[in-house]
Amino acid sequence: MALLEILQFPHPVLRQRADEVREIDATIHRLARDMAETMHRAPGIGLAAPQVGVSSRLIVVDLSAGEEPDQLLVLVNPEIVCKEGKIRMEEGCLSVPDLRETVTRCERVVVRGQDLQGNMVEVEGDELMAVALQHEIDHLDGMLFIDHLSQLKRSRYVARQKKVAAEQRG
Ligand code: K1U
Ligand code: ZN
Repeated sequence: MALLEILQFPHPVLRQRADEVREIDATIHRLARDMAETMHRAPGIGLAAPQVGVSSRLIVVDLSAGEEPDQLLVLVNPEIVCKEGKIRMEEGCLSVPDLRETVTRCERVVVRGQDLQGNMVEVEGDELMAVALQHEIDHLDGMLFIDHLSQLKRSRYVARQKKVAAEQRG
């Protein structure tokens, strides 16, 4: 097992549409294991492969943040096939440091994908599970939660991060 580096905004890989996983081989199994370890260590409740520099359609979600081993969900090539309702919830992102903001998303989703054995699976989620699934699938499409904020809030964050980066450069 290995801890992976989590890329930070504005890394360009975070803005790419990730590629479909064509074969669920040993590399994908290892990546899923390492992503789960990295998410638990962060700690976080989700992680998408582009966040660790791999532009492939793979996500892990664990609402227990590592407290309950049977809560880990690994989805390959996930897609939202049904969504309904609206919910507002505060989100953070392991790739977007020092920001938590309230985002409006769908309250319930059904996500179709494959498990690590290649079986087609459907996962229904509401509230936090629905939000986490939408947040992670957004990552696969090069979207970040800041894209759901107002232009003003987003540009304030971008300006703040540019200042931090300039200060770090000296
Ligand atoms: O994808 C990510 O960057 C992970 C992110 C997922 C997420 C958080 C909140 C709402 C939707 C999706 C995180 O896990 S940020 C950390 C976090 O929220 C958390 C960490 C430990 C315990 C509980 C929550
Ligand atoms: Zn995120």
